[in-house]
Amino acid sequence: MGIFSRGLSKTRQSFLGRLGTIISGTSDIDEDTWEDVEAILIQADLGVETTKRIMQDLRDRVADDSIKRTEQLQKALKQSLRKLISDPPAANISGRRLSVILIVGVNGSGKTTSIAKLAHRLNNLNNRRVILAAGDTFRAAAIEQLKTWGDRVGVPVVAGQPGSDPAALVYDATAAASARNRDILIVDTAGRLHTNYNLMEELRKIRAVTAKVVADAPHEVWLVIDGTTGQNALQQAKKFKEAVEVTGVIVTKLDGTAKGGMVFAVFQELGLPVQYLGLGEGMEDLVPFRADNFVDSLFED
Ligand SMILES: Nc1nc2c(ncn2[C@@H]2O[C@H](COP(=O)(O)OP(=O)(O)OP(=O)(O)O)[C@@H](O)[C@H]2O)c(=O)[nH]1
Ligand SMILES: [Mg+2]
Repeated sequence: MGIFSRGLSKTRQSFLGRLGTIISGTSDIDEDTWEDVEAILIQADLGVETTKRIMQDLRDRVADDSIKRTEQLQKALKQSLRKLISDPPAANISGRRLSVILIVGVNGSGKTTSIAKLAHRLNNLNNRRVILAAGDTFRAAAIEQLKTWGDRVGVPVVAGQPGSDPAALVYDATAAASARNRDILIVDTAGRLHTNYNLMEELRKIRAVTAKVVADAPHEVWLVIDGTTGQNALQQAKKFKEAVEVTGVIVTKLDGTAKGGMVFAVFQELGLPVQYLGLGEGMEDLVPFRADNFVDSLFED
């Protein structure tokens, strides 16, 4: 069993467990069946809008294919779910001297840990020369946390003093990354609430200074969403999307939740590609998002 399947086991157990009781009955599909399927989707945190869309698609599919029996529903549901998501485009982080990835999100969503995992993946598995910027200057512990990860994965970290201006630090880090011929700079930022105007303004400044050093930077802006926070996270995400032109999403902590349905809602309601999933706390626990794998691991025994 791969990391994808292991990491999603909680979602799978609750999802398939409940679906199993519905479809094991081998009875005819009736209104109760539809209600049960709808309840499962809502509980897995697909959200009301997305659930409605799936139910409609599923009803159409059942009608078109003359599906009558509950045991045929699983395959149809799998197809309906698969249709909602797609593989992300290749990350826009090659083909130039230095590419910049800016990582943003609310407090505690998993930004710094995801950066460490990304650095490990890109630097150690894909042979890209990565460097990190400790753009969360707000907390001393945040700088130390990133430095510790940098040591662990073998990637340099540009850091300043706690309390210093994050935009100035990020400017310096971008210049240093360029001078040191690194391929990819990943910028950590302090967690912030989407409702805090000053902090969102600060994020726009951080964004803007990278472009003073490298044309068109940042090349990717990835929003880190805590997969356990459910529908709440979608509202926050919409604000981030407006404020800093987010280009993709990393959904974290899916190993700790039965609510993996969030991922479908991200596609439907945010219209942003999911680039990676966080499925644990270790440096290996970040997997590129693949739609087939994701749906398969929700249904696999
Ligand atoms: N189980 C699990 N835990 C995770 C995952 N990603 C992050 N965490 C944990 O979540 C906690 C917060 O992670 P951080 O990376 O510090 O989060 P952050 O967004 O940088 O937090 P702030 O900088 O305070 O805003 C840590 O204990 C991480 O180990 C994941 O995919 N799975
Ligand atoms: Mg952090």
